[in-house]
Amino acid sequence: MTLQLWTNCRAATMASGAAQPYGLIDDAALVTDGETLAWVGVRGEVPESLARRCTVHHDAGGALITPGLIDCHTHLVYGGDRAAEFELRLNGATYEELARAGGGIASTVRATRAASTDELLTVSARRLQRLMNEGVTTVEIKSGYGLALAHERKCLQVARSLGQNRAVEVRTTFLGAHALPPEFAGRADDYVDTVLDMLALLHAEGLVDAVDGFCEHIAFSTTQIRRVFDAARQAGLPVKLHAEQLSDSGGAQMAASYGALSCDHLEWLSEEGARAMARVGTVAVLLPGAFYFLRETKLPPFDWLRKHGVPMAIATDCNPGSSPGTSLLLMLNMACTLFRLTPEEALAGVTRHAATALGLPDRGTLAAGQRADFVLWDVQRPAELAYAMGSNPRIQTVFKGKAEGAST
Ligand code: DI6
Ligand code: FE
Repeated sequence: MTLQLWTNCRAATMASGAAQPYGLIDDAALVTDGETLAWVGVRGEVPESLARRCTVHHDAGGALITPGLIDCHTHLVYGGDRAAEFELRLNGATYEELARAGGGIASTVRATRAASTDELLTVSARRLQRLMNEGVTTVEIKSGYGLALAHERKCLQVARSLGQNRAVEVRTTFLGAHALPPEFAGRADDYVDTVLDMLALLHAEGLVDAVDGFCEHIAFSTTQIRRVFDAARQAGLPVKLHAEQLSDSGGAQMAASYGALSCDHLEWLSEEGARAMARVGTVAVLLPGAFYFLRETKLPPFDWLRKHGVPMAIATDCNPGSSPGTSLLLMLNMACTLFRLTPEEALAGVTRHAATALGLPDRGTLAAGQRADFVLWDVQRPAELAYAMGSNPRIQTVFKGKAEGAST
């Protein structure tokens, strides 16, 4: 394996418990060994034995280096768009009214079912590219707009192929329990039977890394989600949950009882829910894009999350209905402005804690033994990443030790 040395940079290692904010190292050096970081520290302290073996030396030109960004919650494989619904909402209709009237998720299900694999691949690749342009090196993609075996399979296959031959890793999540498809109207429990069948088949085909559900009065009850989680547990798959987005249904406690990787949204989370998540290390995935786009007013309970030590991640929730965006940097800004997270908490939310939310301890910080996924930014201070709305200061991404082309 070739060892490569990176110098002339500042590094925001995001290491847990570091003495400096952001784990900042001012005059840093990174040594990569193939796909892995072999050493990270102060430039003057690179062990001589390692330095000697470095065959390539990169001058980072004074860049700030952070871990590769991780978008741990997206629905980016879908057909169509919901711009018309956006207009209806601006004329007074609510998200829930539209959902109940057969619009909302159901309309995206129609468009997704009608789309071919190639069509889905084309539109989804564009969205993924936009995330990558901002330094995303790991992305989670959920199914949940197919809601029937052939279409859930199609979406997960598209997600899998998006992860091939690109400088990004895709983790797939089966979200069969996202909404009730029209052919099952009034028969939610029967649909859950189908979800269990789909899960078994799609998992056997190697298409599923984790299982999610939408626990809400417009979607599925905790009792119904429990059946899905029991099947996931039997299959040895981790679970996560869209919980307490529009109301408090006790989803977070239920998910925590399954050792869920994350509970996501959480605007209506109770203190008991936060305690339950803290007990098992479930990450709170906060989605400021959905909060913003739906013009929610109820903020997730940050004080309880902080008080009980629940790690907070930030993600785009990229989807056509509640967060039609592909900028994780903008989410950093919104996490600070709308959710009052500090820029350091926000950056940890798209690195270290996002890795935990995906059950991937091999990334999210810059440290020896971690995957060599990192980004060079044309900024002085890490806070600029959250501060400068709509700018993209990425210079270069390194994915599994390999330097990719400069920013587009
Ligand atoms: N919650 C959300 O915000 C998205 N899915 C979910 O369970 C919205 C999905 C959509 O409106 O298409
Ligand atoms: Fe979502």
